[in-house]
Amino acid sequence: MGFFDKLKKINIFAAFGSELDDDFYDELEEALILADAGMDTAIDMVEQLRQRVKQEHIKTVEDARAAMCAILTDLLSVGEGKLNVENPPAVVLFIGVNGVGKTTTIGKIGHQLKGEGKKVLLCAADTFRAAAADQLTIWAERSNLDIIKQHEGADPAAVVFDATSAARARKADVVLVDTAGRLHNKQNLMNELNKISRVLDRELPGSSRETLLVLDATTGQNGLVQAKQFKEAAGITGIVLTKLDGTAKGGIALAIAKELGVPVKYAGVGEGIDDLKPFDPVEFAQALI
Ligand SMILES: Nc1nc2c(ncn2[C@@H]2O[C@H](COP(=O)(O)OP(=O)(O)O)[C@@H](O)[C@H]2O)c(=O)[nH]1
Ligand SMILES: [Mg+2]
Repeated sequence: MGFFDKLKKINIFAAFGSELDDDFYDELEEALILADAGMDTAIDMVEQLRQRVKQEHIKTVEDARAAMCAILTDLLSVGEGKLNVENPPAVVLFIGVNGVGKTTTIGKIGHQLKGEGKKVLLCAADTFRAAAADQLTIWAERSNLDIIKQHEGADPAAVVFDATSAARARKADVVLVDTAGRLHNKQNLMNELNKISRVLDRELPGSSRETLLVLDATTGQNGLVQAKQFKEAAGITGIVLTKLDGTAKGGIALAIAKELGVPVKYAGVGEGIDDLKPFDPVEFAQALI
């Protein structure tokens, strides 16, 4: 079974006849919009397909499907898809609104990185609720990872500071930082992230750094609106798209790639520790159609 078998298909071609006529393109566009690709992205991709069909003298729906697959793959291949943890102690910040799956994703990625032989440190900088640190602690215990935390209400940047000292002292390879999911005030969020950034610049100047925005794929176009706000407030280097196992329509990945120009780096398809995978544009495009 493939990793994306749980993914709801766009099913672009199933219902159509064998003619590559205007009806075909109209229905394709509609299928893409229904699959959460977004209007602009859908129109753009259908136009690309029309051009390819013309240029490559494509005659059959089956060949059009292959061309469409290539178009989707191209679109999804924005930026560097691999997590940059080259210069230790590398720091990965996880941001996003409540409930999208930040803490769960950290647990899963921590487990994977440890499996690759890396020394991983978790940092509980979501100090907004005591339960947040407790939840991260459970994930740390599951994979036997070190965790740095403070009391509820502590300054997140202070927890990050502690984590940088611990990372140096314990020679950690990667620090995964859990943050609070508040976005009701963009200025607030920006201030908090800037403060964390300054601590990292000062304490770990040579370290690799990533800021991953975690997005719940089931929120569709709303997720995209969130993503745009976060992109403005914080320099996002990648996206984690979670809950692709549920009612989510994978087309949202297309809209993200097109409208944000930020690579999806991981995909989540469940609540289990192994239900996360580095995002592969080719595999995802094939699974979608
Ligand atoms: N089905 C499914 N559930 C997920 C996935 N990722 C996270 N969740 C669930 O989403 C809920 C919120 O996750 P959590 O990590 O606490 O979100 P946070 O508030 O962003 O830290 C939990 O019940 C998780 O088990 C996923 O890929 N698929
Ligand atoms: Mg959390």
